[in-house]
Amino acid sequence: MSRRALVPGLVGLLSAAVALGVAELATAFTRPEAFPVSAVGAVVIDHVPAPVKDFAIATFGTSDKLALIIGILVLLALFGFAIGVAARRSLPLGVAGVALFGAIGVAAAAVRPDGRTADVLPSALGAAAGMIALALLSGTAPRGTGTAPRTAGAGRRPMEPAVGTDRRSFLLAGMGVGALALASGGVGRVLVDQSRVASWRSAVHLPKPAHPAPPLPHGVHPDVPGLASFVTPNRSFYRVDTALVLPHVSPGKWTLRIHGMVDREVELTFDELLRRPMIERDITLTCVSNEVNGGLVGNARWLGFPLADLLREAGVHRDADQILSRSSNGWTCGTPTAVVMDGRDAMLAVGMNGQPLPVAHGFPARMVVPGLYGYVSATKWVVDIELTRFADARAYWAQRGWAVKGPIHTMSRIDRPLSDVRAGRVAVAGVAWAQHRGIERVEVRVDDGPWHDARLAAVPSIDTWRQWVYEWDARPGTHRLQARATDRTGATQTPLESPTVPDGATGWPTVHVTAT
Ligand SMILES: Nc1nc2c(c(=O)[nH]1)N[C@H]1C(S)=C(S)[C@@H](COP(=O)(O)O)O[C@H]1N2
Ligand SMILES: [Mo]
Repeated sequence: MSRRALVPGLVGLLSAAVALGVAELATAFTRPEAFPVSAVGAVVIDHVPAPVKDFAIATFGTSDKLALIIGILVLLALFGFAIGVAARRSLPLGVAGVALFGAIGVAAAAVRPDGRTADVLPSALGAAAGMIALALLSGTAPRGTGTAPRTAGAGRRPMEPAVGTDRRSFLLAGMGVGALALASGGVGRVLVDQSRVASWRSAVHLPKPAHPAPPLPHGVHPDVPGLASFVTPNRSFYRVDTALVLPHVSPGKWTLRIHGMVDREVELTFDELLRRPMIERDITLTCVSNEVNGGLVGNARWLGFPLADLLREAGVHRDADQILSRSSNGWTCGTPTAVVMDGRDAMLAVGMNGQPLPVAHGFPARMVVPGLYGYVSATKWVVDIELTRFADARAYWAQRGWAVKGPIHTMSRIDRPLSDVRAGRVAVAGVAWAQHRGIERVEVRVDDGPWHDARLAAVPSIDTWRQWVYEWDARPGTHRLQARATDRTGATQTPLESPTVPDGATGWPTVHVTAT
């Protein structure tokens, strides 16, 4: 990079930092989602094509959102630099550049599905501050090397003007330190601030279930190291959602409205919900974006109130075949009414493994429906349920090319061995799931040999995954291990490999290991 671009570039960077810093201050009057970086990120998330979303999940896993924020910040820094260089040429051009970025932030905040007018403030005020900073700093920065007339003398660098240098350093240093502190505070806050909602959450006292989950049968979990535990701890439970900033939903203000094609609207507060007789059930959740042998699946003990009972109170019209639920951050989900009403333990959940729902998993309330992928059933931070028809309304992922209905494919996963082994007896183990149909059988095959029945662990119901183990006598050499599950309807997991889009990946899990 040429040295003469450096100072103007840094001036641009600093102006961008000032803009973010002031925007951060302004979010205090709105909410973290209105921070320009978050607002733009949310729009990106809502508009990326499915393959890009899949790529992001595959590449960055649960850090996909962090990667997005860092990406936006890097872009912002590059453009800030360019704007600074442009401003050295023409200040109005630079100021227009900042204005353009402000406008992008304002537009992003304005198009949010749960947008509020005040959300445009941080971007607007930030841009104004960025323009002022750019004007001040560009005005005081030295106009030395770059624009000096060449006639000044060959081979001799023109000296920087003495006047203004002190003022410039003072301004630069002062604004720089302040702005960077504020801006990093903003980014940090967006990423980690959970204190407010954490205190709401710790104030929640969950009721005892009126219908406790049956005790876990002995032997749900074969003693094989490396096998996923039957109950997935909350902290390691996979997380998938479109929320760049986790919604902070106060239980004191939370209500759930049930409306649309119903006889009478129902509105429920959190206290009213907690006073209802709760069921407690072990249910395995799975994401439609889970690759074969992937980790977007987890099993927890949920506490909640049956959704079917709530819907009966509202009186669902016969032709309302879709339950369109909506979260506090505007995400929507379409669930077949018939599935929720067929007697399975679909619930409005408030507890997960004995705790109030973690914020990342929907605090204070979410839906859980055994047998359906999360994108058509498991609305977190749910605040609204509209009874409608599939013919009349499309939910978030259905609008983006994913299947309108998403029953879970019968699936098995090999958890171990995943790396090379000693020849001899090796426990091949994993999990299999076909929620609400149940797992009847899991078979394993080595290379192109015959299929062998794996030993199935006990399960409390047909709504959870099931652990399995196959004792393999490993001969030296490199081998291919494959598994396939059969559900209790008799259907065996298909060998046909299909991608996650539009209705979930299929195929047999396959691992290659070398026994020595
Ligand atoms: N509000 C909201 N709820 C949501 C989503 C979302 O993006 N927003 N994603 C769904 C998807 S795709 C899945 S797989 C499950 C994941 O639930 P978990 O994060 O608790 O594992 O949540 C569902 N509920
Ligand atoms: Mo999902």
